[in-house]
Amino acid sequence: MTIIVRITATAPRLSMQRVLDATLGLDVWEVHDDHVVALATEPQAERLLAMGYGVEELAGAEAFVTQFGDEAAAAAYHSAQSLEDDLRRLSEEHPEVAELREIGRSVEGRPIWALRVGIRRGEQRDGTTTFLVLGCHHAREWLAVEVPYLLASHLVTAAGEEPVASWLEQGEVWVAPMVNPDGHEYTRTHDRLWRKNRRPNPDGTVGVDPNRNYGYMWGTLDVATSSHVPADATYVGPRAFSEPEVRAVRDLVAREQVAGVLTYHSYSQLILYPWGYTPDPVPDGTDRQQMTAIGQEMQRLIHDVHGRTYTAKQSSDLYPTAGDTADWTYGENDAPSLTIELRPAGQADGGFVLPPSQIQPAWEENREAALHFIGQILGKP
Ligand code: 0X9
Ligand code: ZN
Repeated sequence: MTIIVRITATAPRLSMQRVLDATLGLDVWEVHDDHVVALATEPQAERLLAMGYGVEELAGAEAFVTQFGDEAAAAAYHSAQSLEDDLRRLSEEHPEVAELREIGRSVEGRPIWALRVGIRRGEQRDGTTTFLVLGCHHAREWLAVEVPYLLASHLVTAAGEEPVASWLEQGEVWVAPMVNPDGHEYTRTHDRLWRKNRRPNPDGTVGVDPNRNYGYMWGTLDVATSSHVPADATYVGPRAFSEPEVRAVRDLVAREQVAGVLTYHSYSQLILYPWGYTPDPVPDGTDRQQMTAIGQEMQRLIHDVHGRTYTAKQSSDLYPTAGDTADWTYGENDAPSLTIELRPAGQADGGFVLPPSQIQPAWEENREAALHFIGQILGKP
């Protein structure tokens, strides 16, 4: 039995930081100054109580999933198969601008698809600058498939209009809306709150966290939010790039000249820039300024649409993790990189189990923000 709990400090000596540092194997959902929301087993909740923390049960995991989701909701979101069908249809209806590419295969052998949006062909493509959009490293974050999919669809239909037309003269945009298809399928059929991929681990547990498996400072942290215990929700894996889903992204970045990366997650309404592995800011002042300026402008653009605040800040301010996507794409490849945590703000509004009526407004508020970042990379001469 797992439960969603709200953990509070009952005495001044108990910090929220200690909850994150303790090797409790908690699946942390939200971090606030005065409380943490996490998915916990009953023994984990008891240990927290024994450590002196306040532990309030917000909902049983099953009740939570039934409260916010149902079969109709599941049908409104893509599955791995319906995503493939829709990406294929986009490429077939717009062959002059869109091409469907398999960038790799998952642990269970599912194709990982990317839509290449570009007008340059053959040798013309030499030296093309690429902007990369990723979605759904984490299985349960269904909205993080939909926003990149809708962005891909928008780019394809707007390819003949400015500003997209000019960007595509020199550049292209690759969109891979579902990096973790096995995990996503598992959330549809077995466990709606599953996070990792479906790697069988040698100790009998399942899953590596794909957003801890990239090779920049990989494995340098051993905390609740970046764990070396295979059973844990944030298991970093046995070594960097041990997972085929993560190698697919690595190989794409190595092949194409990726000059900017936007990776979608949910939830908490955040815009996160590197570093994630350390509280230090990135040392290069120009890069730091560029990423914070883009993040702040995206925050403004998002707020202008439906009044939602997505807070721009350094990743490690949320919580420290080593081996995430953006640290690697920036740290190893010099590509300005941002992680977006989509709607909602908290678990009270459904958290990962967001009603499908929220897909459209989430896309609307993210459209100009995403285009702004892409324009900063592909729009410069
Ligand atoms: O923990 C993650 O991988 C991301 N949050 S999520 O709730 N979608 O799992 C955040 C990654 C950002 N990086 C750091 N916080 N270091
Ligand atoms: Zn995520």
